[in-house]
Amino acid sequence: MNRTTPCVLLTGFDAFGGEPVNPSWEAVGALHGARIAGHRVVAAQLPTAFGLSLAALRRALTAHRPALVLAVGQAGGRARISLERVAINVDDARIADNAGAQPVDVPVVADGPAAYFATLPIKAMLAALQRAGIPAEISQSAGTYVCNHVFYGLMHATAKRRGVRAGFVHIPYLPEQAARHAGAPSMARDDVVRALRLLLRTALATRGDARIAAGAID
Ligand code: PCA
Repeated sequence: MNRTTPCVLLTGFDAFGGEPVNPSWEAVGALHGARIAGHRVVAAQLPTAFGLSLAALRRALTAHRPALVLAVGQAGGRARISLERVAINVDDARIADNAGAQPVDVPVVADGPAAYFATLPIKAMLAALQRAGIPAEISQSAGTYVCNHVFYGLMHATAKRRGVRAGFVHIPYLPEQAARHAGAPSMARDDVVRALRLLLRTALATRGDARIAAGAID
């Protein structure tokens, strides 16, 4: 594979909130160097820190010039792969980030639009996961912590880069994390990796989106 092969950027986060690992990086890192639908996959780790995360993302965008970006984060407590529909222009942190920052009611981008929609075909991607028997859903909120911050910053950055499509996916805890949180749902790393491969393959193959009511696919 040479440098002219088009590239897909996958990002995951480092561990935060007292967890030993972040499942997003465990899964995303496993796909670094993979080839999917004629694209090479580059995996980049972002710090779970408001200030540093978008700087790291911008460096990766400039270095790799991806055709498509899928950012991935942990959503402890969720049982399914969540395809995020919308990023909102607010940081409102319940806990401090890994650098000790805890912004409350601060815009991600001063004077930026209130929200951006993902530019990936999330309904077609949802259908692909459902067909493969992987629990999945459309989510209407990525929260107001570092994941939404990165999602919003990603959409803001790619809004100006013609032809670059981007979105965000939240994933459940890994089984070993769920054991520390009584009753919390989880998903095995291999299933998440399989899901990410399917999501990328579907996104790269689909222009526009399938018009399927989200509830109809459950
Ligand atoms: N999840 C957090 C930030 C990093 C991560 O993996 C979130 O949902 O905001």
